[in-house]
Amino acid sequence: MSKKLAKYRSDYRAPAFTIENVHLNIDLDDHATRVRSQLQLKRQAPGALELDGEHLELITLAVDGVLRSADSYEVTDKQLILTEIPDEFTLDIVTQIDPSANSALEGLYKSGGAFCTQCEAEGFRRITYYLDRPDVLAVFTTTLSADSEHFPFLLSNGNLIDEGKQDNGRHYATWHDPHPKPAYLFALVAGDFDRLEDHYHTLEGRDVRLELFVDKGNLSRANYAMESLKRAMQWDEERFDLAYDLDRYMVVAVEFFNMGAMENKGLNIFNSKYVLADQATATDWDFVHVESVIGHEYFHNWTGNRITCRDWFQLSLKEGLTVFRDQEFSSDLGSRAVHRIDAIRVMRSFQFNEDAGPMAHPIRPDKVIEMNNFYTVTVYNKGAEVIRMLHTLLGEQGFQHGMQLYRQRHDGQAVTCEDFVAAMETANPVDLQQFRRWYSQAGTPQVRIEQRYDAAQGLLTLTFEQMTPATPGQTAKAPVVIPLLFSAYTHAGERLLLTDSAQVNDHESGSQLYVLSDSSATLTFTEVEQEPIIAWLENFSAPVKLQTSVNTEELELLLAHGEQEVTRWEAAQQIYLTCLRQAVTNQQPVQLSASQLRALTKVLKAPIDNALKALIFTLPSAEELLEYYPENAPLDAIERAVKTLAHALANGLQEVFAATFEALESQSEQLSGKAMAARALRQRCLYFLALAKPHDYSPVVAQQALTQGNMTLQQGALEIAVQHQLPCAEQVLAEFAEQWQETPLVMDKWFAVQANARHPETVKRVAQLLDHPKFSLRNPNRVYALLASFSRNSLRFHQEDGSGYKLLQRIITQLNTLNPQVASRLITPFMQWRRFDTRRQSMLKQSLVELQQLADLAPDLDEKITSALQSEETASQ
Ligand code: B3K
Ligand code: ZN
Repeated sequence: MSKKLAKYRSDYRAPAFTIENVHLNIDLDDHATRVRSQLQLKRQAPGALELDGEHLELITLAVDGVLRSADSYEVTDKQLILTEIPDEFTLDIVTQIDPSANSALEGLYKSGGAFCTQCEAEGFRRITYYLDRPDVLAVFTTTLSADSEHFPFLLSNGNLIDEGKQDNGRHYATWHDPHPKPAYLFALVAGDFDRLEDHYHTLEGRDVRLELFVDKGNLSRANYAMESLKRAMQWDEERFDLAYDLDRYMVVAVEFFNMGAMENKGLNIFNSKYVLADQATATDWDFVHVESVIGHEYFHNWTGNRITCRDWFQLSLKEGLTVFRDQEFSSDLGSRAVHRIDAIRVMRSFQFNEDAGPMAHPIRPDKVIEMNNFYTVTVYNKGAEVIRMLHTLLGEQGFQHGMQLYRQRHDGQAVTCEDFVAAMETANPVDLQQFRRWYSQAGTPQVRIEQRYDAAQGLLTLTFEQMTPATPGQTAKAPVVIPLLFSAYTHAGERLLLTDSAQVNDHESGSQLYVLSDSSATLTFTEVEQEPIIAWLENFSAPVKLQTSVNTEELELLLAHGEQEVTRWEAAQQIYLTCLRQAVTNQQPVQLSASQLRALTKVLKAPIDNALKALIFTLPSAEELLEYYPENAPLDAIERAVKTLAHALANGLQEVFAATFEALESQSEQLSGKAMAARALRQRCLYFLALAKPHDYSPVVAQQALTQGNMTLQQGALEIAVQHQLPCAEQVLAEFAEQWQETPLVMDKWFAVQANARHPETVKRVAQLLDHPKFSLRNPNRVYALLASFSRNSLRFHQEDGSGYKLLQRIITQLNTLNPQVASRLITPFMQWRRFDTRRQSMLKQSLVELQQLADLAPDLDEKITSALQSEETASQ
């Protein structure tokens, strides 16, 4: 295959032709599926017709019903080019494909016994020749045919308009989707499933038939997803005034899937992980994820499908916005603080890391080789943070006005991020010119805030500075608009409003808002009676790194008195991080002061949400801490610091952990927020108790690991046993595997728990597990469970002897040909090779160089490796 070339955002050109209607006829067969595609084309600009197509065998081609000979068109490994053609005509193409050979899981493939598709971003071109780009919107009519016995269900987008029997035991079904759509939203599924049916009545009273298709025998595990779907449909009507637009909404769960799920119009295809859940097999967090992914894909129906992207550089237009919407959905239905903290952790542990690496890109990238490489935490999660900043600046009402105008202007169109911002700007009295930099600038801005107080004059001076470090290809950075939510407190822990600056406003969230837009700024306040303690960047109001002069005693006050839950959690995190960094610098174990221990004890005893307590007792990850060491990362010192902090808490708070643990007596099986919060806190207590007294608690953990009927408890115990290498660990692992060997999603947990373990035995264990009969490189869920988990386990992946590097390199080599998308996700930790000591640098670099030399290196890996190996000088040009 020829090398894939880079595409640039600035090169966008409208296509020479549009496709108004598509009729697809797909005869499904394991090895020889025939696809007949009839396209109605219309010229809209000069130029040849260049259709995309990969891994296709062209059988025949006819223009307006007349067969064309092979010398009248050009076929390459990526395109079909026609030059002598009318301005308006019908193109009739027959191609053949082999779904069983498709291990990349892109285009049409087999998942277990079923046929299914994944077309985003550029998978449709593996089904037939097409203008496979999001700005070509066509009306699809699709006829599927397959063997009736093995594939009783034949599904595609839209409405079923015909079905019937054929010869040879086959049958067919014809689907028509009235909404013009880009090819990436096309889907088909053929298989034998159990089906769960329900109905949703829109506020207008329209009836929508809801159907969930799952592997046979799994019906009872589909109820939660169905309930979540109905909640999502209602929420979108109530909060965004957006209702569903077809009579039928189908969700199919498949076992082999590269990502979480896909929002195909009217026919979502889901990784079974985000559909199947019951209490015996799914943890509380699994339920939360089912609800949020079901919501996410449903919300795409408006933000993505009805209004889609002009080109793939605009991906964040739909993803950032839809992540924001799913976060709001989860927050409105559950604990807002818990969901916000979860989002903040993702930003700090993963997105900041991406922003600081060789693949750093703005939320709207400028250059792409393999689009699949850009479904990133930057485009998704930072994208959502950018939308959230707009929401903070405009308020809920202003934001919703912007949404309404966006919809009025662009329903049925393929548009850009600029169109979205312009709608927000027109609908509100605000100038977003400078705000637009968030779309074009990569990197994490750093904000420094200093506070000076002159007691004699009652004068408070706050100085602000912002700076964004250079990223590859973007050295000069301009200041961005940074909404800083904050609250000031007295030393007695009472709120203090800072009022006499025109630049500070009260905000609907309860905080005050100051918007920093210059590189530096100063605010002064007079008649301030005492020096305030200020909680800055409340609710993580901007995706920035913050440096302030707030000390740990002041943080203790915020931990105790912060009005907002996220602020209290943040204060605890900052206390931990300060201790950890000191320990790393001084090469000493972490010490917690008596007053810190007292403050934390108070938290455990306070009448606050148990879920929040659980989060306060979740320590910052080693990955978060690594962010403070962009060079020569002191891995060993970090490992020691993280470990000794956990021990300091475990020993210092043993009694109160034990009392809390007992008080949260064995939990009911309920799925209520309250019961989930209690389980979360109980888990944290047991974690510390088993760390402090492994022998005493090993039997307790072993007992809990056998709890039938509640996976949260079972998996929680398994995790503790393995993390702390308790005496019961091996026995618990064996019993768990025995019990769950036939339940793939639970076995994924078993693999992941072992790959996540922080102790030095992990590399060896992961290597052994590669040969486990239940492990397979062909199933992405299994690969993510064992190897993505391991790749994120920084301390073990970077093990001194390089064994972690070798192991992952070997797997990436195999996946390069088997499933490049999955391979490319696993390469992330190699990308940061420059951040480590010279010994590790040379080993990491060696792996990258060897991977680069692979014959048939997939473009996905090529793009990342090339950027990772680029010399520092060219990298920052
Ligand atoms: N839009 C899909 C992601 C497709 C990824 C292609 N490699 C899922 C989602 O974000 O909803
Ligand atoms: Zn999405």
